[in-house]
Amino acid sequence: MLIKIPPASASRESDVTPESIYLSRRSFFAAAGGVAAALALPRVSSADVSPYADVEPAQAPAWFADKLKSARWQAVTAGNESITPYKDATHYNNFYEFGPDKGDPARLAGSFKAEPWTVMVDGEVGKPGRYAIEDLFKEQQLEERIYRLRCVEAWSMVIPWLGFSLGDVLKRFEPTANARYVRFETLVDHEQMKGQSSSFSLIDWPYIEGLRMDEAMHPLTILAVGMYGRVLPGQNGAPLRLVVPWKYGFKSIKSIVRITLTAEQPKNTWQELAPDEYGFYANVNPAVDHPRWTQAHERRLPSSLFSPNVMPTRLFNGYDEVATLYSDLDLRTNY
Ligand SMILES: Nc1nc2c(c(=O)[nH]1)N[C@H]1C(S)=C(S)[C@@H](COP(=O)(O)O)O[C@H]1N2
Ligand SMILES: [Mo]
Repeated sequence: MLIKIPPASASRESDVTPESIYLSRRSFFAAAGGVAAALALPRVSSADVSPYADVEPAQAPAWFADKLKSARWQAVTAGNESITPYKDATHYNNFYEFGPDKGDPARLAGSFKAEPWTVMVDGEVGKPGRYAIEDLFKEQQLEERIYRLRCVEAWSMVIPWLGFSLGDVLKRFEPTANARYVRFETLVDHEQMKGQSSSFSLIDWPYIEGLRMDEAMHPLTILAVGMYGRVLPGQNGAPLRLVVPWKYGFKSIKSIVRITLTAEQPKNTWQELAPDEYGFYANVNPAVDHPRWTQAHERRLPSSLFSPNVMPTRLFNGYDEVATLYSDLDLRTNY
């Protein structure tokens, strides 16, 4: 059961654990216990280095620390593809609320205050309300999902997320028969998110994204609350963000404060800004180019002039199991 909390109620100081969850290699194994020890951890390039060894220490809320103890590691993997170093995944970001440059989020989101956090759930649901983040996931097991992330700008990474099935969360709010889409909204906070006050920004805040109901219910779709074995850093969308691995990265909306089930297809931010360039579906597709560049290839980070690390892009980012969702859709017009 979800526990409703009144909008004004703030979470208690005691929700924050005094000990930081320091995920050096040793404590990662301690946190993961026998499960991780029994599994072969995914390898980065050089032998004998845990992919999470370069992760910075983090303070986690008590509910997260609790969920971490029973987390299911490597529930989904990216085969033998290397995990992107933590440093790249946290210093090359798109998060326009903090500015338009790739380095702005890392520079400005470090002190972002993600606690306490509540999410408004409304629209076509039987149980609308404002819920504390920990109540959204009360009955669910935290899972690690190692997914490819393909940005519409033709770069990509492999990120080990920690999160929960979005479909399982949504079911508990009892969607009505009219619920055909899910609309997501990011926080608006001009104090903390300086990019929102910039006169150069073309975005009409809040940042909005949307999914068709069947996309939202698909088992690959998650709400992520962590990555690399720790809580989400501010620049990656703390404290909760969507991850839809077969769609371009802009669909994976960060720092969500509102989830609305609707009968009508929501207008997403990038579609609103440039409808000829960005659509509602945004499925990764090497055969449908962006008007200004090809989508046939991608640069897998880290990438440099001398080692560009270019590889072919795959339809649905390689997640073939979602193809059936689009069997009667022309992916060229529904881009
Ligand atoms: N609220 C919000 N969510 C957002 C964005 C943004 O600017 N604002 N950028 C999107 C884009 S374009 C990408 S590629 C991914 C990047 O996620 P990452 O920084 O965790 O790699 O976040 C997406 N989610
Ligand atoms: Mo992106």
